[in-house]
Amino acid sequence: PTAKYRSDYQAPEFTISDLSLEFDLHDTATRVVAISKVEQQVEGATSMELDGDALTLVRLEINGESWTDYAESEGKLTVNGLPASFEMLIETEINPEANTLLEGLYKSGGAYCTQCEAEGFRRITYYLDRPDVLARFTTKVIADKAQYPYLMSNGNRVDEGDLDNGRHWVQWQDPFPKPSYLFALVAGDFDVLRDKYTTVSGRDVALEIFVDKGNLDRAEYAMTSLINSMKWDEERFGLEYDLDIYMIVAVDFFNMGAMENKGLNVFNSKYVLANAKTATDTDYQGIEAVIGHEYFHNWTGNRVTCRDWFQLSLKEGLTVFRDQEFSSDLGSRPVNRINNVRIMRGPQFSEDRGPMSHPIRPDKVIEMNNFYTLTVYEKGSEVIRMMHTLLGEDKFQAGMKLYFERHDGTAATCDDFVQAMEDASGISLEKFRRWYSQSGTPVVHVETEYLEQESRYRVTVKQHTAPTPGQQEKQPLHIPFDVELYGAQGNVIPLQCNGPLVHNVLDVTEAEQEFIFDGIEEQPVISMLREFSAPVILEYDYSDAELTFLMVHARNEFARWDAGQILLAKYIKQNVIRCQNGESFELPEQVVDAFRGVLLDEKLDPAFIAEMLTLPSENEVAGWYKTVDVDAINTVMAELEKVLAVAMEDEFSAIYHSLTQAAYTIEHEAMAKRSLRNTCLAYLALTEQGNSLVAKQYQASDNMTDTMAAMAAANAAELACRASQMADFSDKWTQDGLVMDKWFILQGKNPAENALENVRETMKHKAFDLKNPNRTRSLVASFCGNNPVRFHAKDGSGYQFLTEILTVLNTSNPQVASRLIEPFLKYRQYDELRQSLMRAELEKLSQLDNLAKDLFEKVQKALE
Ligand code: BAL
Ligand code: ZN
Repeated sequence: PTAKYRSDYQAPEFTISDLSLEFDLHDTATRVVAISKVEQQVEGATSMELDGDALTLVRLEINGESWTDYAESEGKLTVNGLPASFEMLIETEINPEANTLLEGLYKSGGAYCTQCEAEGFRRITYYLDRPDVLARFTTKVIADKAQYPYLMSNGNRVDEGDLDNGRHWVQWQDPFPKPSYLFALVAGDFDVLRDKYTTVSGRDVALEIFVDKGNLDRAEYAMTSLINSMKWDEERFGLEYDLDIYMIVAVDFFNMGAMENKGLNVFNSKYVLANAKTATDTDYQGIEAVIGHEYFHNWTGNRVTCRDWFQLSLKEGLTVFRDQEFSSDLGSRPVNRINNVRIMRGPQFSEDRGPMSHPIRPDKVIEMNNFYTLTVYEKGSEVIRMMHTLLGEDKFQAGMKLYFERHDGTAATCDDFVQAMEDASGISLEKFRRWYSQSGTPVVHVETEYLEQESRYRVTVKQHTAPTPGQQEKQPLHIPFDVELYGAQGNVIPLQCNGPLVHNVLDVTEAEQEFIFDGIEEQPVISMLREFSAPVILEYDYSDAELTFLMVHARNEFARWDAGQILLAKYIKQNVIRCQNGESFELPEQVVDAFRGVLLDEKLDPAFIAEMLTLPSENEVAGWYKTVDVDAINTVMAELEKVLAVAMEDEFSAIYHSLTQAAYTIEHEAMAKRSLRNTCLAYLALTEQGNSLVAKQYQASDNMTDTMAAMAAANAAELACRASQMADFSDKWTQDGLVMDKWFILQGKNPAENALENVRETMKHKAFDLKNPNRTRSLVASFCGNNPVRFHAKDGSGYQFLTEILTVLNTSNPQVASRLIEPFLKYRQYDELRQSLMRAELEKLSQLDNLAKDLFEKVQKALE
């Protein structure tokens, strides 16, 4: 496999203005006729290289004449002797039933569906399958009427009819030019939930959500979320929907979360289907976020798309930022921020440390699917958020407006976006642009000094980014550094430099900078990187007293949470050393008291209290170390949880019982209470009353949130009631794969010593199917990624298991395989024994016949 480089970008020599598609759908032999109107863009160009994969070419015509001047090679069709302007007809045959890759046209259950991003359209027909070729699509879909009563594609339905042989057809027309990756087709038999939305300018939009038959009662929250998204985008961003219809189809076999195809989103059913009996509060929140995300893409992604795939963060970082803001405006801003930051500090920082470390705008790609990463998405969103912080809402929105004025209907670059922000605001983003090209996580080291005699306070900020693979040299970045100072009574001390008040967001742009604040009459406590104002690691030597002070007095809830996290981190690190030295676990009384204080603070949102009491994951803790001691971390985290549980048992118990709810609702307040109540349950599971309490909650529960909380607590604490709960749940839900995923996740995370044996046994379960990405991720990824002690067993059994799975998926679905391989990529962070065991597995994989380029790229980088 060969790499592509961002620097090699060349505009296309031909473009396609209109594309007419006709699909004659058959399971093993679907015929696709594609008629393109083509225009030469570079004078003298006579050959056109079209992309194609797994296609049988049936017919090629240019301007109505059969054309023989072409060559077919691996992944390409080169058509020669072309005029400057012409119509090209290509007929191909494809086999949707054999398509286990779930890219291009495939069958999910009984329905046909498509996934074309990034490069799936070339598995449908030969085409200029690149995002900077934008065409108006007309699509005719023909299929058996009884089996496939619904035939859908992008845009508006313009015609339909019946054929003699029991087949029927529908024609769709999309008036907005789009790249091929936004094409979609769905054919099947569904239940439909219908509604309508009247846009701010008074246009009616038909809303349709298609779900498997019998699932209509699980589509309502998705519809509510869609309507909320449409309204929010009008109110916050001034953006209105542009077609007469918006369709969402839920399918069970899907590699990603969902796909923003113009007017016809295809969704992983996980992000559509929910009712109280089948979905947890977290599932509901996920649905709201993903429905919003795909809807917001209509402007940030579809109306303005990416010039090339290196620019992916142009649409993804921006759209993640928008969906995060949507969730924060509708729900709890602090809780959303905390959860986003957990993802950054855990898996994104981990990606930055690994062999696949890349900037949010990568420079080199072998398989594009490998770059739908936390870096491009989540860090990409943090980069947009930093611009928002630097510009403020009004100037940021002015930048958005200018961006659309300049680029609507075109394919743009990340630079275009930053330029619009800069031009609209008048704020220089010159150094800021480095965030797009530099990989790795910067470390910001801070020292402070109170100059009592002068009533001044000095803050020295140093930034450093360690070298990452392929990028040895690093430059200082423009870091918006949000600080606040507090007096001993919790009063906010205004920030002034040489007299005038200064903004609390400091512009850190140099390797080392000093900020001196005057008029400081007492030793202050500093709160820094408030709201996680930049995706960096903060180093500062806080005392326990300062941290417990900030946990109570910081004005901003995020900062309180962060102080709690820093305090926990100090004692986790100390205890890991103690554990390695064979010493017992120790936690000072005042640390417990600080958390007790939070738990008992009735003024706080219960959902926020739950976050305060949630410990960092073992994976996040692992990220603090150059060499990870999985066993010590596991022991310390278990001890910490247990010590907190026993010390605060009375308070946990009192709050648990006080938060009993009459009826299940999905209002924020009710969710918040459940969140705290179930956090209490997880701690109480570790006390003597654990088994009876958890068993009782499972028995009494009338909703999936409380059921899963009980099961998760039983699983984590290895309670006696676990076995019967697992058996009961499996009996009840075997027919429902989506619900069974929750059960598979618990099997994967099972802390028992024979966890791997259980996982292997679980793979024989009726509901398990390695071909279904959701099932595979639930069981295999949760074991390999979220059960560190068992996966990293010193006998190498966990590693062998992952290689077995990867070997199968390498052929059937390399995109899923490429996600699952992640734990192996971090092998250098482990001790010598584990390193050599994992390296041996990577070498085994590198020897596979037909190693897919998805895996090839990662294995090669890891072994380099
Ligand atoms: N574009 C792929 C799925 C998503 O990010 O919305
Ligand atoms: Zn997206």
